[in-house]
Amino acid sequence: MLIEKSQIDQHNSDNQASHQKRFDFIKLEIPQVEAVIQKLIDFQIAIPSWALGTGGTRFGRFSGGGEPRNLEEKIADIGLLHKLNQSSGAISLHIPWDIPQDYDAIKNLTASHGLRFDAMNSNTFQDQKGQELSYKFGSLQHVNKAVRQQAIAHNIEVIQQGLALGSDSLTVWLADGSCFPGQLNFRKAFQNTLESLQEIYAALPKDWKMFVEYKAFEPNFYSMTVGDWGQSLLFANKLGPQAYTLVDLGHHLPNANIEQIVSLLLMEGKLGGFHFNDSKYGDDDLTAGSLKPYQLFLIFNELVEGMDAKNMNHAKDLGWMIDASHNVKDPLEDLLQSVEAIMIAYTQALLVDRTALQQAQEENDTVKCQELLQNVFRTDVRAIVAEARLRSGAALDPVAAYRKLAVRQELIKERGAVTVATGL
Ligand code: LRH
Ligand code: MN
Ligand code: MN
Repeated sequence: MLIEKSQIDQHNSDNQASHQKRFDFIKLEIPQVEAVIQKLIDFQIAIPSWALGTGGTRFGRFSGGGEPRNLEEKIADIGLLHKLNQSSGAISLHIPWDIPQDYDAIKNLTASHGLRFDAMNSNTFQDQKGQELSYKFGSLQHVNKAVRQQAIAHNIEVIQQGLALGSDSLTVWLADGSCFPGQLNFRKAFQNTLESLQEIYAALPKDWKMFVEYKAFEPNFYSMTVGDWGQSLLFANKLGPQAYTLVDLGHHLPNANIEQIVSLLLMEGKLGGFHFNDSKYGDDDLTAGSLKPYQLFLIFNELVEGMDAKNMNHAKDLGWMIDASHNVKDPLEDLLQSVEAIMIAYTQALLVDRTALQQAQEENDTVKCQELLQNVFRTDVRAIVAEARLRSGAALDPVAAYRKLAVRQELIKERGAVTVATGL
């Protein structure tokens, strides 16, 4: 299925009058609205190829209809999202869940949807078909050098595949760790992992970045070898200037102050990218902003402040990606909601009066600091986000347009009611 420009235009003209009223109102309050809108138009969030099907849990999976059955259909799905919001212009692949058969064909298909390839994700947390050695006791950390070599070779292969597709970064997330005290010598596991990462780093093209993603728990439940930002930063610093820490919002222990982590990583020039999601308990991978929108805003507040302090380009200098899976929602609707929540938080962060906040901080005026942040957070900026979409040719209300155009029903007609997306 393809969404035609005329269908988007129709949706927009149906909704124009009520949008205009809300936009005119908010515009009066925000003198810098034009600059904000341009930043929103430029901001793109990559969609992971594994978020397009229903993820399920270890207890079961209730597959939705019309799920993409192959990489081509996953690209088509992201093409639909991008048509609707013009903010999802990139795809992040997981190897080997999404190995292309014909690289040029996949590259062309992706470009025809106006998409580019974001970070490539390697996978040494599952044993793959035909694989000689098992990752049961880890991959890059493994006590057996042959297992480490196998995992290194996989990562280097993923870099090669990314090169063929036009990607320029590799995300390494390791499930490595231990489930029981005494199982692992922590220092040896760290050293093995570092040496393995160094070999992968050596194979990185000069204009590529390597993201070291950390996670506090799961699937190992006693220790994770890249368990927090401290460990990730140690690796990134030892590896060199092309290595960075990647923050996945769901990978912290409860109540971790993620905005502070972000601020310090930016200060060190070592924040590489983001995996957005939301959670109440841990790696729940729920829709971004669905539970803790204030936290999402506070994170963006630090991002904008820290990136501006270093003259960084918001749209280009960090990798922005959603990392979520869906058990009960239509994955495409869910992704539209996630992108919207991210855009809202970003807009609000752009509106913070930095000079006033800095002054209030210097004067220890805690009340004023809170007022400044919360006034912005409580401002309804949705019409600004919608205006940015309108100007970039997307739908004023992507979820409503998706439903009106009966996209899911069309996909079910095309692909069938019982389809299971590959991947997680
Ligand atoms: C691990 C993780 C990591 C993986 C993805 C599938 O929990 O966040 O980013 O690559 O999930
Ligand atoms: Mn992640
Ligand atoms: Mn995760």
